[in-house]
Amino acid sequence: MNIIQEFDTIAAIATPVGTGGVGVIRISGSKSFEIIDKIYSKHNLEEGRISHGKIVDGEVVIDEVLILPFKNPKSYTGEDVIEIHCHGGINVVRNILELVLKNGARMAERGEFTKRAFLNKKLDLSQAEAVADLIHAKTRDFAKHSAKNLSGVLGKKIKEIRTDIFNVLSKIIAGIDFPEDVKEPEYDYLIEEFEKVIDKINKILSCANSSNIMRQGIKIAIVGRPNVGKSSLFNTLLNVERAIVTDIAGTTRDVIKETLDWDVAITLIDTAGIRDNEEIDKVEEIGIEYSKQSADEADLVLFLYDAAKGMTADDKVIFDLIKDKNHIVIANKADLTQNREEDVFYLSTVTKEGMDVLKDKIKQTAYNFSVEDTEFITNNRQQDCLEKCRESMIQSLNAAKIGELQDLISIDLKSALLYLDEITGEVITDEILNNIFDHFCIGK
Ligand SMILES: Nc1nc2c(ncn2[C@@H]2O[C@H](COP(=O)(O)OP(=O)(O)OP(=O)(O)O)[C@@H](O)[C@H]2O)c(=O)[nH]1
Ligand SMILES: [Mg+2]
Repeated sequence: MNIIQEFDTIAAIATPVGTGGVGVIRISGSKSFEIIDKIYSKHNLEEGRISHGKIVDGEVVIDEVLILPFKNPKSYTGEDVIEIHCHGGINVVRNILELVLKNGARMAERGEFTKRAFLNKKLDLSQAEAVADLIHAKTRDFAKHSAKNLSGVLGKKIKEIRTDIFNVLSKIIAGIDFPEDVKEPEYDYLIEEFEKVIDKINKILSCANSSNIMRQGIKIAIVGRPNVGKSSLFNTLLNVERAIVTDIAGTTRDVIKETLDWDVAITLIDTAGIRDNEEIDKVEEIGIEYSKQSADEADLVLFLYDAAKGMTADDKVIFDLIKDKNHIVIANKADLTQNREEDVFYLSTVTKEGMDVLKDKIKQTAYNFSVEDTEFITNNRQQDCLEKCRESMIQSLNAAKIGELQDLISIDLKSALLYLDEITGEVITDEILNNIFDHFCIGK
């Protein structure tokens, strides 16, 4: 049964702030129709029928709009919802929102529309989280996977595991409560069922690493002495002149990050050239400290030196900092020298020599980090719940193997069920709930 909870009426701008073709203001709650009635040129809106008219503040026309009315429970939030599609100028959208607020709605909080959809049982929690993933997806691949969760793939799998555990638990409890009529289940049967459940959990968790990579992407830092061409390479890989390039050593003084979508999300990081002499001032010193940190946190380091000068003692000092990390050593400015030593990877950001090979090398490393066929994507919260559930199941399994009292086994099974229920949101605390929806944007 769907229990629709009563809330106040909320409103927000649902489209990005800025100038665009269309702006959307969304209103949700029991007063939605009453509010639109006060500010719209037409009345008696029909559910599911688009209406064309004017938003008015008394005599003043604010904009010509399309209205999409949805009646509870057939809406995104499960409540009465009105969507106002107006012209996309930032001030038009704001004026309409202000009018809606003046007439009885309250400004929505982050993720409040989706939170209501969850509380009204339009979505389970794993689907609600998929909404946030979809909005924030850095790559098209991740967006596609999030869309799968939105349609409930993870939720379904969790429910399947829940049913497996629940069925065994019911048999155990029946045996305990009605010992005269129901025989307690055989231990071999319990062991078999528990192993099956643990296998299913393992399968979902085996995708955790690649989902984390898909979610966060891999970090690639470009590191080396000043003036070796780090920012030039950064710009070439991004295909835009993002970082300032000059022939002055010490041009880049801060860490610059940009995202690339090469199927895997890549965060490319340009750093300040590392050097140690008296010329450096406080700003550069801090920049260099950041460079070292970035190199430390990176999944892959592109280490650059000047091909014309060869690898100097100063280069080696920096190389020693990163040599234990996943790295590619690059002799840049290859156009300035005829030298072509074996085992040296020559690159030129000017002539683009070696650039395709470098891109392939980067992609190869990136793919090695992610597994192609990721069936399930999960976030840290879900992984944490699954790990705890697995822990309880392993305890149940060990107990079954030594023929422990089934009454005791049932306690671990019950806690395993609770962890699964946390994933879909059947049992959830306000704190967890607020934490999840805080990651949304206003209007979603
Ligand atoms: N000939 C040649 N010049 C290059 C190449 N790559 C970069 N340069 C030049 O080298 C100079 C320094 O380039 P940057 O990209 O600013 O070097 P950087 O490593 O970012 O330097 P810092 O930010 O000071 O650490 C600029 O004048 C670039 O035009 C290359 O492949 N060949
Ligand atoms: Mg630079």
